[in-house]
Amino acid sequence: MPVPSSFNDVSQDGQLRGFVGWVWYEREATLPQRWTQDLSTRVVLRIGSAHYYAIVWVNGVHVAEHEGGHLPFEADISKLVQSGPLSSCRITIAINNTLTPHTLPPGTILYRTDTSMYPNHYFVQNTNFDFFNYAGLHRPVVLYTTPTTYIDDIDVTTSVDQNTGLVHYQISIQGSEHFQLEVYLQDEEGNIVARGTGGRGQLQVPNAHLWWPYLMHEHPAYLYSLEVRLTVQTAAGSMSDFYTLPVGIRTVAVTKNQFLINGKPFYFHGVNKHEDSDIRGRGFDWPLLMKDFNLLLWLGANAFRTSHYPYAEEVMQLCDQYGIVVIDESPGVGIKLSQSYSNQSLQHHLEVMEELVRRDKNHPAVVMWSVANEPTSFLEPAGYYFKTLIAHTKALDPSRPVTFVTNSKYDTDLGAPYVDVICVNSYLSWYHDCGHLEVIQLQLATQFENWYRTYQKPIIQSEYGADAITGLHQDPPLMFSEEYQKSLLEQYHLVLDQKRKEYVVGELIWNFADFMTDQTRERVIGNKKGIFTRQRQPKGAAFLLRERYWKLANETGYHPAAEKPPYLVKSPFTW
Ligand code: BDP
Repeated sequence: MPVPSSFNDVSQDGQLRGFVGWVWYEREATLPQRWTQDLSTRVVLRIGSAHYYAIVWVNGVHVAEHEGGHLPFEADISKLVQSGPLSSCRITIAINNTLTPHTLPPGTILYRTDTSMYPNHYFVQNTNFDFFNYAGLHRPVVLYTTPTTYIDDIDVTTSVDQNTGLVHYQISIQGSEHFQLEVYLQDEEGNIVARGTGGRGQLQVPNAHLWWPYLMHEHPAYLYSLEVRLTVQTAAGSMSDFYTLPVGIRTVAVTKNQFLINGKPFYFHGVNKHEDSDIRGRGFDWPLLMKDFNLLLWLGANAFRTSHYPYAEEVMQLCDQYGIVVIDESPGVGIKLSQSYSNQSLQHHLEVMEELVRRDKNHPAVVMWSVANEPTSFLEPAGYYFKTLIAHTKALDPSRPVTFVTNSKYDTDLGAPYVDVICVNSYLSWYHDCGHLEVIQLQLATQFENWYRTYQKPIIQSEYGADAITGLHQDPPLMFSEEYQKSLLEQYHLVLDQKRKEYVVGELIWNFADFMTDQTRERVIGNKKGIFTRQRQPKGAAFLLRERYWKLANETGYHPAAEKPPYLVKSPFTW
C-alpha cells in the first residue's frame, strides 16, 4: 500500500474499500551507521497521521499508541536501534478505523443479528458526517534525528506597539538543564533584525512588516524567520541543535461586530475544503495541494476552514506563505448522540485540542479555532461540554478567538454563549423549500437578525451551497443544475451584501470541490456541492464566486492591481 494514501480506493477489492477493523502496515528501513552508533544522536519515528487508532512497533517492540487521525505523533526509538549490531529497523503499524461514540469523529457499530437477512457476525459502521471515512497512513511517516539534548518546542506570540512588532518566544529544551540558547529574527532579505538569548524573551522589531492576509495588502504574508540555536557542552564535546520557525507578526481581535486583523476589519471570503481526491482519498499529495492553492489565488479567496478536521502541516505552511487565513477545525464532527457528550468523550476532545494547538499555534494564518461542526448543541449536556471545551482551548491559546460551527436554532443553542464569533451553516432552498429560490432572501435575513439580536457577536456564514452535477444545465434553474447552484449563491449574496455592512464578517462556500461520501440516496458518487469538480475543474459557480471575491477584495482590501496577478504558487517545498 502506498504511503501516504488512504487504502480504500487503491485496489480493485470492494471489501477493502469499505473495510472496518485492523489493517497492518510494515516495512524495513536501513539506517545510516551514524544514527545507530553515535549515542549522542536521538532517532525519532514520526507518523504524520494514521486513521484512527494506531499501535506502532519497531523491531517487534511496542513504541507508541495514538488515538485519533489527522494529528501527528512520534516515538523516540534511539534505544531500540542503538542496542545491537543491527542497522535496520522494522516498522510495524497496526491501524483500526472503527469509530465509537467516544472517538472523534464519533460513530457507532450496528450489529445486524437477523440471520434471515444477514450472515453471522454482520455489522456496519454508522457515522453522522457527510464524507467518506477514508483510512490508512494519510501523511508521511519519517525517521529523523536530533542530538540527545534538543529543541523540543517553540511557542511564539506576536503583538504590535505603534510601529514596533513584538515577538514573544518561549523555547522548551529536553535532555539537559545546562545549555545556551541564542535567538535571531531575520527579515525576508536575511538581515538580522533582533537578537535574544535564553529560553524566553521578547524581541522588538522597529518598523515591523506585518503579516497581512492575501489581497489585504500589497505585500501580504510577510514572514520573518526565527532562528533558534542551542549549544550544550558535554563530556564528549559540544553539541548543537537548530530550528528555523517562520514568524508572521500580526494581531487578531474580535469586537461586537467585527473581526480585526492588525486592527483592520477583515472579511472572510473563502471556502470550506476537504482533504479528498480520486484514488489517494485523504492521502497527502503535493501536486494536488499546489493545484488547490493556485485555484484559491485564482478565485480571490482569502480564507478557508479546515472542515472537518485538521489538515496536513504543509497546508498550514502554505497558508502562512500566501496569506490564506485559516479557521482551524478539530475533528469534532458528527457529535450527535448524548453518549458523545460523556466525560470520556469530553476528555478525549480536550486532548485533541491540546494536540491541535500544540501543532498549529505558531501559524500566523490560523486566526481562530473551531472545536466542532454542527453538534447537537441544543441537547442538555452540550452547554457544559462546550463551555469546558472552549475555556480549555482559550487557556491553551489566549491569543486566538474560539468558535464552533452551528446549525442549531439561535434560541436553543447551548454552546453559542461561549463562542467569540457565531459561525452558522444553512442550506436554504436545498434541504428544505426545495426549488424555491424566492424564499432565500427573507429566510437568510431573518437568520442573521435572530442570531445577532440574541448574541451581539460577529457572524460568519460558515457554510451554504447547493449540489450541481457538472455539465448539467437547466434554465429556468432546477436543482442539481449548474444554473441552480449559481442562482442560489446569488440569492445569498444579496443578503450578505447588506449584512456585511453591519455584523456579518464572512462567507465560506460549501464546498471548494466535490468530495466522496458514504453511499446514500442523496449522493450521486459523493457530494456535488463543489464549485470545482473533484478533479478541480471549475463549474459555473466558480466564475461567479471569482467575480465576487475580487470585487470584495477591492472593497475591503488594498485595491489590488486591475490586472490579477499570475496564479502560479511557488513554495520552498517545490522546485
Ligand atoms: C453540512 C455539513 C457538511 C455537509 C453539508 C451537505 O456540515 O459536512 O457536507 O451539510 O449536506 O450540514 O452538503
